[in-house]
Amino acid sequence: MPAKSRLKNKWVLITGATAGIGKATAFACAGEGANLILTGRRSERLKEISTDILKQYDVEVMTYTFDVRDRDACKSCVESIKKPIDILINNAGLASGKDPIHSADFEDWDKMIDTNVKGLLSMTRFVSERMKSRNSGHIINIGSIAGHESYPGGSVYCGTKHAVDAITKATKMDLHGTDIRVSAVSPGLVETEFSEVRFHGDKDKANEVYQDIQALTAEDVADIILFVITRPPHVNIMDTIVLPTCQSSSTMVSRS
Ligand code: NDP
Ligand code: 8X3
Repeated sequence: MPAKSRLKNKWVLITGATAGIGKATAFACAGEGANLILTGRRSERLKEISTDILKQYDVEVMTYTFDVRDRDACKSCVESIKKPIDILINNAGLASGKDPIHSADFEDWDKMIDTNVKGLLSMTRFVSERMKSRNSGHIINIGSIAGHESYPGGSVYCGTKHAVDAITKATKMDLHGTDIRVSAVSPGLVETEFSEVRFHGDKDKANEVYQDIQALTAEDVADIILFVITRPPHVNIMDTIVLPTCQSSSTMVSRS
C-alpha cells in the first residue's frame, strides 16, 4: 500500500488543533484522506478550521472544545467518540514563562505540568484503553528538543518535555506485545504562537526568538508527523529530533 494512502478513512484525534503544529497536522492528515477529531479550548477556531478543511477535503471532522487539564472533560470526550480512534496526537502544550527557578511563578509551573504532562497522560489513559481492546492504534506525543536537553529558564518546561520522553518510552513498554505503536516527535524552534504564549502575550519578546533565523514552520513538523504515522504497521519510530538548520542545540542558534 502506498505510504500516504495508509491514512485514508482512519480517525485521527489531535489535541491542541486550534493553532500551530496541531492545526498544520490537521490539514496534512485531511490531505491524505484521514477523518479528524479536533480539540482545543478555542471553539471559534475549531469551527473555522473544521469549515476550511471540509471545503478542501472529502473527509469527516468532529470538534470538541475542552481543556486537557480537566480530566473529566478528557474522559467525556473520549467516551462520546463512537468511531475507532486510530491515531492519537498528543500535541496540546505550552511553555509559560522563562524565569529562573528561584523567582519563577508557581501558576506558570502548574499550567505547564498540568497541560504538558497530566493532560497528555489523561488523554493517553482513556484512548489507550480503547486501543488496547482493539489491539490497534498509534499514539504520537509531541516532545521537544527541551525533552532531550535543558536550558536556563526552562527548568519546568524542560522537565515536562523530559517527562514526555519518559512517558513515551514507558507507554511503549506497557503496550508491549500489542500491535499499538507509540512515538514521539521532538522539534526545536518552530515559529507558532508558542513564544507569544510563553511570554504572556508580549509580541516583541516573542518576535525576538525568531529574529534573523529561519525557524521550522508548523507545516515542517506536520510533515514529520505524517511520515511517522504513515510507516508500515511493523515500523515503530520511537522519536525524531528535528531542528532548523540554524539551530544546533537548545542554546546554540546562529542568527544572520
Ligand atoms: P501553539 O501555541 O501555536 O499551539 C498550542 C496548541 O495547544 C493550541 O492549539 C492550544 O489550543 C493548545 N493548548 C494549549 N493548552 C491547552 C489546554 N490546556 N487544553 C487544550 N489545548 C491546549 O504552539 P505549538 O503549535 O508550537 O505547540 C504545540 C506543541 O508543540 C506543544 O506541546 C509544544 O510544547 C510543542 N513544541 C513546540 C515547539 C515550538 O518551538 N513552537 C518546539 C517543540 C515542541 P487552545 O489555546 O485553543 O486551547
Ligand atoms: C520548544 C522549543 O527550545 O523553545 O519546545 O524549548 S524550545
